[in-house]
Amino acid sequence: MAGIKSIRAESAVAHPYDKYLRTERFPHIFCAGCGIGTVMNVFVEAVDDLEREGKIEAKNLVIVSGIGCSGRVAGYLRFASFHTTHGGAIPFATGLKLANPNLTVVVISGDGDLVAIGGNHFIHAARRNVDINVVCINNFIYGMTGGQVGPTTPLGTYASTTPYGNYEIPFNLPHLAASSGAVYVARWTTLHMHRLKDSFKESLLKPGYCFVEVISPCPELFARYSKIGKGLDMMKYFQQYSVVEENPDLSKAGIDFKGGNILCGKFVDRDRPDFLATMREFVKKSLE
Ligand SMILES: Cc1ncc(C[n+]2csc(CCOP(=O)(O)OP(=O)(O)O)c2C)c(N)n1
Ligand code: SF4
Repeated sequence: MAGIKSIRAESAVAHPYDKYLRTERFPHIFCAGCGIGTVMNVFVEAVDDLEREGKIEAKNLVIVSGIGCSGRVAGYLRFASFHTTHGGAIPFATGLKLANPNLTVVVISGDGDLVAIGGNHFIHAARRNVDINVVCINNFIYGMTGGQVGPTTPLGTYASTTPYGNYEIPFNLPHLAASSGAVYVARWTTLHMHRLKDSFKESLLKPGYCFVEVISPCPELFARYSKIGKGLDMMKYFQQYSVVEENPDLSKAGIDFKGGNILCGKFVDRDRPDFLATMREFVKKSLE
């Protein structure tokens, strides 16, 4: 670890994205081959593009996460950031947005955090169309706590708590977000870095509840328990089974990890008044 720090300190040229990272916290906690760093990298690229295009100001960007390996992202990114309670990122983000509507509020967290313990918040913020962005780093398992089964673990795959294979039907997250009311829904894997960046850029600029799912390798737990291999094997799996479609069918976005497609693309891009606009409209009408 000391070696990594000193190499970084002695490096003559700073990386252009260092300004977005709390490099003093490195080395990070992620295992080799984990996809979370890729998501962070692509997110920072998207923000950098939008800043240079004069479309957002990084000083108005807030990152909120819950608990888990994915939840560490808020701690590594040098924006105003909040590492909240497990499952509590979305209500926290909602409060921030309502208190200061000028902020661009982004939740970045894991599948366990967002749709297990935080599942209720996930659907109700979408129903209300709160103007926040929610990024789910879906690695199909509880990473930080040792690989327990979660609500996106595919049927029949293995986790520390399902030695006979998972027998619970998983969520199809794009379908869940869309049917709850999200105005923007996209899914990419960590292999689709350019398309993911485009989705981050689009959703950061779009008013309303925007959801981006990133299918991400957890080589240490999900891939090991399900005998898929290491990080690179997961990427090869994504390459082999991902199908990118224009207007993909939400009902076909389930993931089985048994050779079925991982359907990727932009599922939803629609407009409806967000929570604050609707609330203001009702208040105005009642005072007339
Ligand atoms: C109230 C509460 N319950 C349980 C935990 C333990 N816990 C910490 S992280 C985590 C799972 C996180 O899984 P996920 O959101 O999928 O993130 P990953 O680690 O896979 O990125 C759990 C159950 C906790 N911190 N707080
Ligand atoms: S346990 Fe899994 S999700 Fe957590 S850092 Fe390691 S590879 Fe990534």
